[in-house]
Amino acid sequence: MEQRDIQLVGVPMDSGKRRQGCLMGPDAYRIAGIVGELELLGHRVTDRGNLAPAPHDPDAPGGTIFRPNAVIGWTRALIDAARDAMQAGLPIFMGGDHALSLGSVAGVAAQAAETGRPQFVLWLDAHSDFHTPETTQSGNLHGTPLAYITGRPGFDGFPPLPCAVPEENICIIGLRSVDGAEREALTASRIRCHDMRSIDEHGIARPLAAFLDRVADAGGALHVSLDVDFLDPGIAPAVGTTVPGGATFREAHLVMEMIHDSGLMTSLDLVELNPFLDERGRSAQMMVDLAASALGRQVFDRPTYAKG
Ligand code: 4U7
Ligand code: MN
Ligand code: MN
Ligand code: MN
Repeated sequence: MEQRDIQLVGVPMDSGKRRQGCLMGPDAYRIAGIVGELELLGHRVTDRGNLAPAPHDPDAPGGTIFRPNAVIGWTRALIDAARDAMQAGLPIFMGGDHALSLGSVAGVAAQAAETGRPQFVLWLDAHSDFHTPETTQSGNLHGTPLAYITGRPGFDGFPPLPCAVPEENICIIGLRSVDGAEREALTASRIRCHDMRSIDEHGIARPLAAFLDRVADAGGALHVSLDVDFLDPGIAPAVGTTVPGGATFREAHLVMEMIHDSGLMTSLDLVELNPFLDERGRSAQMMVDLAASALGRQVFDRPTYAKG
């Protein structure tokens, strides 16, 4: 199996939404043993520690958008950190809420462009995160990263996007909560969407295999963004925005195992874990196990299976 240089980037970001707790995410992943699990698979693992936001104007209380300046500061810091980590290996961004992906994806896409590779993005999420600051009803910027990275307007004050990700290079799997304005914009876009209804009907492997084939044919770089709420709340309760009817244990692991077999993944986000809402660390553990599956752990490697 290919040995990778894995670069762990802690992103204790909590400004993408009102409910607090995601800032404990990076430490929860460390305590769940992410370094050792990836080393067991033969990878070299460097923990680059936790990132801090770039200096930014203070956020006034109130306002329709929650903490825009903090998110701008994080986005600025993340674009630089992502480019840097990409040069050293395969970054795993340990969130933090999903607003971190404004910066992580913008940064990795800029780096891919420099090496002449088209950037692809696999978005594993109950939500489409395709609001702009103009369409969001909640004012929570963790609902906007796909709009920013595709270059939709309305992100005044945010760092200029170094390199937009083409809509046709994005695939969302797991959808079951999409707001009206998002639905309209998605329908008009070239983003590929697979909601839970179609997963129920046709399975999760087919649409994923088709997407991975397209990435391979294009010689693309693949960023995977894994939101905890992609998973069914029964197996991963530690998230503020639970939606029933999510991916099962095996559906989620199969996605990760197929990603590993493809050899295409170049960067990964683990986002939205709120350890304050967890039950004895099981959601943190699940996310670490999924990361390990994406990096080569096989079903028969799992100690729980071996014990029978
Ligand atoms: B997440 C929501 F209204 N669409 O805009 C919004 F349903 O990163 C949810 O996927 C956004 O967890 C969820 O606030 C963002 C809501
Ligand atoms: Mn979500
Ligand atoms: Mn999300
Ligand atoms: Mn969420």
